[in-house]
Amino acid sequence: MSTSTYFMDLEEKHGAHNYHPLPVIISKASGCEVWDVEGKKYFDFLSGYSAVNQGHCHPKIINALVEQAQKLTLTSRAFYNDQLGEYEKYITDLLGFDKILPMNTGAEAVETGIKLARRWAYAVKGVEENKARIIVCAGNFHGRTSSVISFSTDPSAYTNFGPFMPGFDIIPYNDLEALSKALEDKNVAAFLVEPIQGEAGILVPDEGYISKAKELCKNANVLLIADEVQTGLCRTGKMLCIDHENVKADILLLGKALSGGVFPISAVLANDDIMLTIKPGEHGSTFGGSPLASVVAKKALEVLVDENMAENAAKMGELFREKLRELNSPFIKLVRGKGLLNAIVIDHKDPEAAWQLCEIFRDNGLITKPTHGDKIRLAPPLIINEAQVHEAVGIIGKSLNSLEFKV
Ligand code: IF1
Repeated sequence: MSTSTYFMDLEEKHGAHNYHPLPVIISKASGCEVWDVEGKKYFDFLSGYSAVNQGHCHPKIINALVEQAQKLTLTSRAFYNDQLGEYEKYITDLLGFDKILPMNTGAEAVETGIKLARRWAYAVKGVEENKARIIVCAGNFHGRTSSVISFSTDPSAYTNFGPFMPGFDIIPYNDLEALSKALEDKNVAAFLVEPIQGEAGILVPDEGYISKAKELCKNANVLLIADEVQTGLCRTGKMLCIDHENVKADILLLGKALSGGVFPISAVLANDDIMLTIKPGEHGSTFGGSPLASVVAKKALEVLVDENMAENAAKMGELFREKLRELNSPFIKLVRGKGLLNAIVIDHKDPEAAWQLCEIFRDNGLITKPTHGDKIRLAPPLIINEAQVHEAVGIIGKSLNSLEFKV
């Protein structure tokens, strides 16, 4: 039995079957590269779904983790600790908000954002209790908790997981007229939106969509909740994706790369008039804001800033899309994205072509996965350099050519 088969069989036998991974067993990673159990090297073009923006096992983040882990990992929020306040000051100064509410997973940040918006609607806007509505977009992905899937439009995310959480209105993405109409309801608390829809296949809305949406929300006394769990933290070429339109969210959600891919760390940021509507004892989590998470998150942010990762993501993203288009492959229907959050849409008669292409990518030394059938996400760590972009495009081009004969 091969080593790979050994590991896949273990997961098949002992693990839930809630994923269908690409057959590659990773055992080591550094920067933009991962190695499998047979020692073969690959470019990582998924980056843990944008959780390792800083590159795998960034030395400064790992050192911060190890040093703090040997001192103090968790106090719970029943007590103070000497790391949380420093982190809170750093991130709120960096992103321009009064307060942060630290959580763990991205879904927890989304759930917290929903609770915060509802609480603000009752405490400040004056919406009648239990009547608050939140507008969301078709094609959204905000996590997998029962509330969040309640407003998913993807049957594979919600089928047979009911009953569902009420209070959500679904409008088409990138449709300001639909938003304007939905905002006529005086019970609307917030509009929850991804600045680029990730799972939907890296859908980039029209220029000005987010800034106009913010204006419509402001005029309707409705909060804009920007879910930047995937698009944030330099992924799209700016610290935040909404920075491309100079928009300030009322509630900002972060996750994934907030820890540099080390362990789940998420955050909800807002100003006092919103954040202080939640009083002591009304929300929290065991690990949220732990000393260990505080040290890791602060270092993960410092690394993004000190190493100019937003600028590199913008520059390498432009180069990457340009070189992909120059391949002129008959199998690439289009190339889209911003910064280093990109996708190609595959044009092939075989519905399995995108998956098979990812297996060919793997054989040629690059790993990623399709999203929703015909789209392949191409999102390397933000530290990728020009030579690596050219090498990766070479792999993609070579693989596309062999696809012609494979299916
Ligand atoms: C999986 C993709 C999916 C997110 C946004 C919140 C969350 C996510 C915009 C929740 C998480 C992850 C989940 C992961 C695959 C990946 C993903 F879009 F990034 F590709 F699923 F759609 N908001 N996205 O993208 O954060 O609770 O996971 O920390 O579920 O397979 P989480």
